[in-house]
Amino acid sequence: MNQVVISGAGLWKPRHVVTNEELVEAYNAYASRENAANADAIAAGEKEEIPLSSAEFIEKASGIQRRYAYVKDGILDVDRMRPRIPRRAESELSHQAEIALHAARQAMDRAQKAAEDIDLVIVSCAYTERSYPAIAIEVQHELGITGTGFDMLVACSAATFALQRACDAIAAGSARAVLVINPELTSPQVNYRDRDSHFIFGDVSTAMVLENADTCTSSHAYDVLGSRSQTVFSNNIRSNFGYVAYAQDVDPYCEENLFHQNGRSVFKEVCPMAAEHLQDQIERVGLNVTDVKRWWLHQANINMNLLIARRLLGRDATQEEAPIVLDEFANTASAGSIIAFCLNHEDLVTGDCGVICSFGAGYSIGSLVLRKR
Ligand code: CO8
Repeated sequence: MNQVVISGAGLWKPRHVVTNEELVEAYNAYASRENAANADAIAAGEKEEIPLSSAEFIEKASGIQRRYAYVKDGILDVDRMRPRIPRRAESELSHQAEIALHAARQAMDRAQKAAEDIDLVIVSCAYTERSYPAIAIEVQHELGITGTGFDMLVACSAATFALQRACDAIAAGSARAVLVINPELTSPQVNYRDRDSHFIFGDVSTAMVLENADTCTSSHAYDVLGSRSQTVFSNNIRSNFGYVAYAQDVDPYCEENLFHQNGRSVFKEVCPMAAEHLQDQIERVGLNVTDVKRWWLHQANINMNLLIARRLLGRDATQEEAPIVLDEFANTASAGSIIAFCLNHEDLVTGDCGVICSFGAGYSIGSLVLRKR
């Protein structure tokens, strides 16, 4: 089996920032307007009043302060409350391929790899903007990479699950190097009229190059000591948007077609699963929890990360040990742990170990144990 290394990582963030205060102002204007329009029905007990949101609640409950938006126009417009993303012609580069390319080029530069060095492109994220042709094949074409490209969807664990596929391909010798990209364009699936979830997500794009250790020339490379993915079915996080909607005679914009969740249950069920998964995975590669210098954890909720770290370490983790990036980025679906890695790995020295871990919808949990070369 070939030794696999992560030799380059890339992060692209949109120009537009949406603060909690801006989101809450738009949401509360919408809720107040609806409540005023339905005042009689609310007074008669026929309709429930829509509750107001608060920026203080959002930061306290989630740790999120702001998020990036690929397109901000439309999100804060009370008559619309969704981004206004222009439809592109089939001859133009698709939106998701565009943001995938930004991160991919960075990762390739950092890994010192050219198109001809790469055999496989995996675009892996929570949603793709179309069914086919695969976004990965469009990206592959734009970069001039020969070989294979495919898309895969695993919600919050899309990045770690794709990294595991890349490891398997390189270890087995079916690819020399693999480009894994996570163009997380989440804003079109956010229900900005839903108080419980209007604040959760942000847009971003991340990428990683993995290769056979024998070809690695990068100055910041990590041996993959082990990778593991795990799934347990749950209905607690859902989006019902899909191609069958056309045949179901339902409103394509109905609430249940957008992201929705039972956040409390997710919190309670996923934290112990993730802590147990991590403990087990670290032992499988012959390490102890105390050998892990850095935890690049999924970024859904700061309290989840604090709890998982506490379960593992028996104490609170420092920002250096388990960096939090969701204050700036919010939940970026599968990209969260990769952003944490991108912004917090170059200070590690040879022999230092770290773990990338995702957890979320499915449920799905994925992890990679790394050691700096
Ligand atoms: N403003 C003010 N008050 C609020 C708000 C708000 N916006 N929302 C809720 N409240 C109130 C509630 O009404 C409740 O009031 P009361 O106590 O009077 O009933 C109180 O605040 C507490 O509400 P909750 O119990 O709901 O609050 P929590 O402390 O549980 O926090 C969270 C809510 C932040 C949602 C939290 O439960 C959480 O983060 N859970 C984990 C969720 C998670 O990680 N989900 C992962 C989803 S992402 C994923 O898997 C990928 C999907 C693919 C990407 C999708 C892209 C669109």
